[in-house]
Amino acid sequence: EKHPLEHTWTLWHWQSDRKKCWEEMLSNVTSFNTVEDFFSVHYFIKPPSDLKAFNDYMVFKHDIRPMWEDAKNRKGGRWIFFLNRESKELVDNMWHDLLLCTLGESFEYPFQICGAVVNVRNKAAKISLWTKDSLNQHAILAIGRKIKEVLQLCEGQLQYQVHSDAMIHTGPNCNALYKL
Ligand code: M7G
Repeated sequence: EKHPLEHTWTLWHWQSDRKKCWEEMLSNVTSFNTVEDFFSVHYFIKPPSDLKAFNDYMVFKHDIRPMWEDAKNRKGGRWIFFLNRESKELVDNMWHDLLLCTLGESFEYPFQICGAVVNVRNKAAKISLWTKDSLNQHAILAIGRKIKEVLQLCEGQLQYQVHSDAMIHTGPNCNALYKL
């Protein structure tokens, strides 16, 4: 007997390709709704540290597409932190631990959780947790404190960015609504 998860989740893979628009670079890999199926997917695919630069994994509730445009993301934002890619183990462990918290429904305000993302870039990796409502300060802060505690992040390492702002100010110019 497998152990059911509270939700069905979908794994997406994004890979940069100059010939395509952003949405076309995104592919739906698989969905799962048990602990066992999650682990068989997670340990089958390459860990983030083995991905080439400009590849992402996204794990979202099955009815939410991993993009700003989805109705459940449109008014949301993300808790995000940056890691140096030199520490492969750290990137993989952080991603693994964030996924376990997310799929295991460890966060307060579970309704606010949309999905988790790892963006692998040249020198850095970005790990984020997307939440639904960027105006829900109580939920955002409770979720952020939990991420910080579980992943043992440094003071100020974790920042909350509103998607509508990230759309306009990409990269380091994006404002942080909160920092923990
Ligand atoms: P990124 O991959 O989040 O960060 O966004 P990066 O700067 O580390 O690569 C890079 C670019 O991808 C954005 O400026 C957008 O052009 C595009 N992009 C990223 N996201 C998350 C979305 C999205 O949700 N929807 C659309 N349409 N484009 C996106």
